[in-house]
Amino acid sequence: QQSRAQSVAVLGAPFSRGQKRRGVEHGPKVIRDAGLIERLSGLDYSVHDFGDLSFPVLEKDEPYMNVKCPRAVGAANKMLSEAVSRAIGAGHTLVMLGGDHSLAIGSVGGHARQCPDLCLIWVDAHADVNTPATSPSGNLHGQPVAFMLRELQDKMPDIPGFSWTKPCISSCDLVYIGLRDVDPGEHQILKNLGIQYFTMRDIDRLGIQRVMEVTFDHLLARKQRPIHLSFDIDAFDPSLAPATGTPVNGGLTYREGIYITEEVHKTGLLSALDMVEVNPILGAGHDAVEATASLAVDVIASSLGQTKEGAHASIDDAASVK
Ligand code: HAR
Ligand code: MN
Ligand code: MN
Ligand code: MN
Repeated sequence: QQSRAQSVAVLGAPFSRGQKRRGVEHGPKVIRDAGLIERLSGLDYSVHDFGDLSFPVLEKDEPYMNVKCPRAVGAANKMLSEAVSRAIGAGHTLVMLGGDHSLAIGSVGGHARQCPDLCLIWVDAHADVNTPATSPSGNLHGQPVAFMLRELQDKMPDIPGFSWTKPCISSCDLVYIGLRDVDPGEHQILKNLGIQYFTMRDIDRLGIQRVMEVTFDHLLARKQRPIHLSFDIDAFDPSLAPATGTPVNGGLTYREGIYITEEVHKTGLLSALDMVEVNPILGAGHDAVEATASLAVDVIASSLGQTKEGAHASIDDAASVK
């Protein structure tokens, strides 16, 4: 049995330029307001809240090809990658609160600088693996994985703001869970590179338990290594997570989503977690926003070991109550 890390670093990344709907920059605030720090402190961790990064505002940021806000996204991710690298280097398990999913460029990149052998579990309705050439929107939150994959580097142009990035994973280091809105160019990339992915239909057919078994078999069978869990709240069904920019029907149930995080916790290998795309300006009112933010807290807490039957140190502890 692996022992869990002793300390968790929480880092807010209030950033929204990777897509066009403002509001997702308030994600860190609503997730904190939903009681994140208290919940984590109630587990066995010492919690270090590093606050929110403050990103530069750029006056002039013309599109490059069809890529929107390249310099702002590049600069924010550079800053994020340095902060993530520092926190993980200091021995913390990192929790990054977004912000839109373009932030995974910096989060995974900074994590990989400390842990070059990490593997990546991407829970999302979307594959976020468009290149600038395949992207239908030009939004960088639909492209972060393309920056990371070694196999796609010859497809990546020199985008202003991104000269600092280096690819950090290979296609065999990545598993997707929850996909149900994949663009044609993305589908071709997934197939060509032989990336392991589970669509919602796969979850229907196999069940989430089998999906997690195959996921860990794919990523961890050869060796145990650090896990980066990048969790887009839109992986959940919009009935559970309405306050998000690109909801897609037919998503994860509450138990499916939490089962994923419980299984990740059980490996003892979680090293960094992104919680992204919570947008409190969207969603039909206060209750919808609170439900979404509280779901985000549940995802984070269960990734770090909170169980509904109660956290306990060992079977012996439980037995001693009898
Ligand atoms: N695939 C579309 C694009 O690239 C939409 C991506 C959307 N959204 C996210 N990311 N929320 O997971 O533009
Ligand atoms: Mn995403
Ligand atoms: Mn998504
Ligand atoms: Mn436990």
